[in-house]
Amino acid sequence: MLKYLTLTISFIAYQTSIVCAQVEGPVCGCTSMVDVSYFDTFGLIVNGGFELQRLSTSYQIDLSGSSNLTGWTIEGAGIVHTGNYWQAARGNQSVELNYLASGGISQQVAIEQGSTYLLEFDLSGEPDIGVPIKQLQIFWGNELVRTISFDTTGYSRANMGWKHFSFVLPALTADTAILKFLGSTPTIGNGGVAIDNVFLDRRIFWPNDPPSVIVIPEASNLYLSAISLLGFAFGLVRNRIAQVNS
Ligand SMILES: [Ca+2]
Repeated sequence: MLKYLTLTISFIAYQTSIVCAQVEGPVCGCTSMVDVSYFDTFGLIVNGGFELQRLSTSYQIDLSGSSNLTGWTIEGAGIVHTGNYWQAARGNQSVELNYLASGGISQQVAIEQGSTYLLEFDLSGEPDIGVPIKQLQIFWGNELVRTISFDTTGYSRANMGWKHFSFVLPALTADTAILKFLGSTPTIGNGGVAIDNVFLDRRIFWPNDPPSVIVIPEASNLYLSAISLLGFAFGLVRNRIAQVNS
């Protein structure tokens, strides 16, 4: 039963991704399905794939206060907006959260008070410089919610070993919140974590669903909607079973 359920979710998600690309392509004026995925699958996040502003060089250093990275505020010592210098998780560009010292990026988003939010992103690290194990801190509403590590051992700029992470962020009593990523290790010198494909949207599953159960590798609004409808249907079935057994 569980295998059948997993396959069903995967199939619907796959179908939904295709529909999303076919429907949104002409609307956003994109020239291909690939371009749609670069610009329109990040939920509430602007430029979650870091593909806006195409780099003319293999990388670009953006210091604190710079407005070069569309949608994002540059934090700390700055970041390296990376193009074909190394393999991106998707598209051509990603961001290294370190330039000479710990740096980061943040973005303010409008949220619904009391709702939980699903955060997803891909993580890697500079494989040639600095300590092999890099660390990333995630802040939500000015609170540190998680520190995670990436070990670059065995990876290269051609094979960055991107890993996908999915978290449920706590509910806040605010209308806006700041999502911030800080490359916390190393604190001094080059060679920090790299991120790509940042996605954030309201979490719309049933309340007692364990956060770690559902990991979505290719997120989109329609994708989440399909999962939500499935969750709603399963919730109805579960409630019906509970009523029958009570
Ligand atoms: Ca990208």
